[in-house]
Amino acid sequence: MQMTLAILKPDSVEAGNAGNILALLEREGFKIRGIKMLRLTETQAEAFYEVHKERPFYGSLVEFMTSGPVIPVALERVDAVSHLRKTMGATDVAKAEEGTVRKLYGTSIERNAIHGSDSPENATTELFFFFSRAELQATR
Ligand code: 3AN
Repeated sequence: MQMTLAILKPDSVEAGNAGNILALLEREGFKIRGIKMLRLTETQAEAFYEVHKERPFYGSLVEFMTSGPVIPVALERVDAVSHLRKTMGATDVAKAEEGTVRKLYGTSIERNAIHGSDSPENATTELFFFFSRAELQATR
């Protein structure tokens, strides 16, 4: 079993798609081990997306991610990291496969409905960005 982090982005929460996306993730075999709703501060969003600091879309991404509440979710499954990436679909909604979260619920390359950790190492870092060790252990 492996854990990964998903974030239902502000566009998903605002559009009322959070429940449908969680249901899709559960149908894919993910167990919800942690969930909360919060609004990221600018400092938090900048820190979370630090790797993209030099990219042209960084400012806009931070603005979008702080524009409304998000729902970070700790998910557990066999091959959780790679299976979540597959379930999410391509970053660019226009290139996302049928049936993926982004194809169903995203509207652009930026407003693409969901974040998912891209490696087991980043999953660990990102899980602890939002959840304490005690919170993650309490649900096991
Ligand atoms: P992914 O979320 O698929 O791992 P990343 O890590 O390359 O994609 O990008 C992080 C986030 O930055 C994306 N989810 C998207 O919201 C935004 N983003 C990525 N590429 C672009 C782009 N070319 N223009 C605008 N926003 C982008």
